[in-house]
Amino acid sequence: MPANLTPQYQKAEEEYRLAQTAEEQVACLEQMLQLIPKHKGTEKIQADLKTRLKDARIEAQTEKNASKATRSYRIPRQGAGQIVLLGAPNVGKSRLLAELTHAKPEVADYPFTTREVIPGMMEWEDVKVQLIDTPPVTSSHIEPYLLNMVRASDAVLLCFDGSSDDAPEETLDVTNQITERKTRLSDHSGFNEDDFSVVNIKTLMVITHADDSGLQDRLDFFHEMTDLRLPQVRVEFERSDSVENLRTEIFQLLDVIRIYTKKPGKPADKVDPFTIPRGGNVEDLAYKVHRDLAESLKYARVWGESVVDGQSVGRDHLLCDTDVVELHSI
Ligand SMILES: Nc1nc2c(ncn2[C@@H]2O[C@H](COP(=O)(O)OP(=O)(O)O)[C@@H](O)[C@H]2O)c(=O)[nH]1
Ligand SMILES: [Mg+2]
Repeated sequence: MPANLTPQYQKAEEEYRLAQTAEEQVACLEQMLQLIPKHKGTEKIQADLKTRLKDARIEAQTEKNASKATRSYRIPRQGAGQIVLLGAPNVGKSRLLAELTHAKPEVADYPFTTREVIPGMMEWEDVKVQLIDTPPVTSSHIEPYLLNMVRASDAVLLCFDGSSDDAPEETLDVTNQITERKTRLSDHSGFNEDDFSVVNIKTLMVITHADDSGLQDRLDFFHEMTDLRLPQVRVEFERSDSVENLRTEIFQLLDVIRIYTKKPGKPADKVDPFTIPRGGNVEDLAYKVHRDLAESLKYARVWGESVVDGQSVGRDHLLCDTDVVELHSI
């Protein structure tokens, strides 16, 4: 029997996936249980949610009692999205972070330079995106915390060294380490519809040393070994045009639009836009601004491409990139 889950439920589910602490997970699961349509087709999911809620409550309690040190691998989400770098040793992960953000990871010609996760903020026009450098993954080792970090991220950059004959095999080792643990590198993010224990993560393959003449052969070899097909971008970090192209591709991976908010009678705050998923509406924006506002929202006025300037709209109104919005709750 089909579950017929509502868009509201699906939003809550996505929020649950992105939750960064057990406490957040508890809040999301409670909401999902409230929102899930109660009929035979959802009985299995309801039972699963209840089990998860029970576990999350226990974990939340443990987290509260735990010392700061054991919690330190959770990186608070910042900016328009959180993107995790993944790859074998020496493929250019730290170089990517160093080129695109102000973070200063160690970049070196020998493997295993990076032993911890390092976040940095990448600027794209007036938006910031969080990138997280990580220790390498090999056939024999993956840091245990990496998996949760990947599963709760908005997207992954899978780095492939275009100049190395070992790249096909080593990249396959990385993808195997991930997929063996109920996580699929994919063209979209979210729980698997048929199996709630499997999470898909939108992934862009970043092929470094883009000018290397043997690159295409190495990619072909990789594709002979695996059915995995992911969108790709090539980059040579020595060329600034190539680095700027990568910056744009990374932003576009998030598939978000920018919205500027304004207060009645005041000019728009055109510096620090909110971002919402493409296809998002006024309610999504209100939710981003403040959870309570989403509930009390009565109407909005919008300036932008899709409207007559200052037009009053309801909470379902679809927003466009760079729209200016005034939210009214009375
Ligand atoms: N010329 C060039 N060097 C690169 C490129 N990507 C990575 N490197 C170099 O490869 C080495 C390993 O890079 P690093 O970022 O430390 O790899 P990580 O182990 O994946 O973090 C460094 O010397 C980088 O400067 C690239 O696109 N072009
Ligand atoms: Mg590194």
